[in-house]
Amino acid sequence: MTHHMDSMKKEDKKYIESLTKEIVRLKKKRNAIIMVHNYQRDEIQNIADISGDSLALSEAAVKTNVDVIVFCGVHFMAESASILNPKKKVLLPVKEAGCPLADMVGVEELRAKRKEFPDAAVVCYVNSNAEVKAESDIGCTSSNAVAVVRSLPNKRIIFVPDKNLARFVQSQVPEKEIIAWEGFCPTHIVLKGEDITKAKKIHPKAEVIAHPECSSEIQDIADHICSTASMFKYVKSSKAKEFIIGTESGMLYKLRKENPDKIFYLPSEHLVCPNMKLTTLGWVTRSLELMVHEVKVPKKIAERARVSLEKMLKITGERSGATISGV
Ligand code: CIZ
Repeated sequence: MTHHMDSMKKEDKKYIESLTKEIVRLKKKRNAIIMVHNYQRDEIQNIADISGDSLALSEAAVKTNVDVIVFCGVHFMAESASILNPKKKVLLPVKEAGCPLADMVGVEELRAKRKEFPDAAVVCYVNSNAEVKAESDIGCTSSNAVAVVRSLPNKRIIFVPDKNLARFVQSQVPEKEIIAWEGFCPTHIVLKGEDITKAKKIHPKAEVIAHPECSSEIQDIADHICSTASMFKYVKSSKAKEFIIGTESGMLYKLRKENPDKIFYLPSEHLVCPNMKLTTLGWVTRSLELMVHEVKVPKKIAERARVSLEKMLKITGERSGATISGV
């Protein structure tokens, strides 16, 4: 049995090595770059030219001068890369890699909400579809949502689509009124208070860091609320040695790699985004081979969505938290 397991592992390693080699060859041939979100599988993070959160990847996408961007993430992220880079070909290796949170807000409903609150600015989390970005005044990510909301002259803000991030922003910007959309991330909301209590019992010295897409129950008991980019910064600066990480499981790979002296725990085995995990080395190879699946936003929508994304990038300034590596 052990022998069988060992040889299986060897086979897996060989398979990964050969696909990685093929990806490197195809990347050169296509003059492509591979962008990888923090929630991707470990082996995908290993082939990243640039990895990070959606903001860092958007910033990096603007700066690169390749012909092709292979975006290992979900659909709205590839859309944003394409909106910001209309001349580049943006490929999403798995066409079905979507985001249920992004699909929780539609253009018609948003227009109706605007009519209800005509004095409010619409702030749209990047986890949204291009049509919704086009209807919004400005975009934001979880790492800059507070700064974006603070920068606006409006007292009232319609915040779409994540109600938990909206709640977090409201707690940080009490002088404004945040009108929260009712959307949520199905992966983050599975984390329950009792998962944290259990993890804390087993690891009493660990700090609890949770993502703002987590429920209010988690936001209230976490030691820190951080976007993925802020988690990396926080963990590096903290004196603590152990951390309970309340976000998608993919984060643990780079946290462990960048902080070998620290220990990270996932408080629930359900913190796995099925959409993020669809991308595999095989699909990335196929994507480069066949140049599929191109994500392109209709020009009229892209132009308006670009304004909202560029406004956001201006507020955040030059702060890229991307990790540039490359294989
Ligand atoms: O903005 C992102 O990339 C997401 C989805 C989460 C985060 O906190 O980085």
